Amino acid sequence: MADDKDVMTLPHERLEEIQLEGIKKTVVSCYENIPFYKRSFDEAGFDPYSMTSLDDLERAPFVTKQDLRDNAPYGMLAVPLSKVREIHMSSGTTGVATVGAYTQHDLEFWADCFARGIRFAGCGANDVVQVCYGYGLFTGGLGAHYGGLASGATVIPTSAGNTERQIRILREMGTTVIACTPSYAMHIADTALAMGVDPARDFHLKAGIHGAEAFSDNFRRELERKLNYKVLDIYGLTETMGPGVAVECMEQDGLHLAEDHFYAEIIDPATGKVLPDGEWGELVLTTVDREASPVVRYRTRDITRILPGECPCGCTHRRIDRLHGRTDDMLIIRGVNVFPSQIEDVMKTFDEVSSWYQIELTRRNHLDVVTLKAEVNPDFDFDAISAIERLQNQIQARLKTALSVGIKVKLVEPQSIPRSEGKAKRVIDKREEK
Ligand code: DLL
Repeated sequence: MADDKDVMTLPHERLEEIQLEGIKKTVVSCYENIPFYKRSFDEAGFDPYSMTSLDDLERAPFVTKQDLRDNAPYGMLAVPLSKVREIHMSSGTTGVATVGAYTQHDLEFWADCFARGIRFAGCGANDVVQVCYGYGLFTGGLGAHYGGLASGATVIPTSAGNTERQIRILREMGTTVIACTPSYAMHIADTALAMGVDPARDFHLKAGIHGAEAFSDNFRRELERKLNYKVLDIYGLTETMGPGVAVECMEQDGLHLAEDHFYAEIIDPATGKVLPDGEWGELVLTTVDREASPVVRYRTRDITRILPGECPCGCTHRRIDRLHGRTDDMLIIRGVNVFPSQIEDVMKTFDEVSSWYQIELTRRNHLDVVTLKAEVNPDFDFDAISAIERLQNQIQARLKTALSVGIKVKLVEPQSIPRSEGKAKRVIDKREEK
């Protein structure tokens, strides 16, 4: 294959050839090696030997997280275990996790996909990448680690946690790239400020490669202001690889899919119909050359759209928009669809409130009640009851205008919402308890 620099700027027609070549092999490998796919292709009448164009893939059935779970741990492997070098698992809260396995080839292209983010940021051999995603079964830590190595940078594997030590290392080791969740980056910045360290002045950061959870544009701007660096969004999921499925370039206008390794479709989640570029829907991914854990038409449940048009950065890989959230996260409040990130976007237009919030769902008289708990900034006088009430009412009114639904706002004291070193828990659903 062409070297990486060329891959990023290949004419799109050539990328499509690479995708077709790879996917033809993928569907056959799935059919011949994974009993689940044999059954599901046969049931759907999809002949894996008959693919002549990428459009033919539309005839293949979807695969869901439940299918992967049902066949865990090894039922979805397309190669013998002797070829598997590493295994990761998703943080299944309900018991059975999904399993992602990697051959040597899979590990290499994963590293390369993450490294694209570091290169987009203009970084490489002369940079120091501090990886504060958690290491372990979660794909964030090792994905960023391999990516850092592949980019030629020096990697410091701090993993998540021990925030004061992170801050010392960020200052003393001259870290130029930080890789962690956006909420942990904010926590690091706030903790540094509370310690009397000004990260904008005392750190040496050029870029942050932040992902694993949705964050608003306002959240990004606040991070960039506090840490004096550029934030690039990175997307991925255990079921298809981990971080690096798509990553932003310096234009910060959508995430470039790694189209030489993934084929993306956007579908209407209700009907399963493929939607044209530009329309919002559920992202469906097919791996092009994943050997150990290939997926054909995996329903990610993530909501995005393909951004039409070319990116001025010169990379020819199509872009997905920043993620609004998951179909599972979408709140349906009195019939209106609302994503937590939309609530966050409104909240962040108020200087008096910080980035820490939680959305609590309760049920009263058979109706869902949504309460936004948001922390005020430390310089806000929390004892000034009338000022608090006024601000609550203002936020409520702005939410109502922006989202057309009533959301109760409850301002809380600084540091009262639990901080997270990984993915922040933004929505607390207490509806079953009522
Ligand atoms: O979160 C992989 C990852 C690690 C991505 C580090 C980026 C950085 P999972 O734990 O399997 O894998 O969770 C995957 O997280 O389906 C999305 O709902 C969400 N997610 C991942 N990246 C983003 C992002 C990792 N950039 C699930 N924006 C996905 C919004 C994201 N949501």
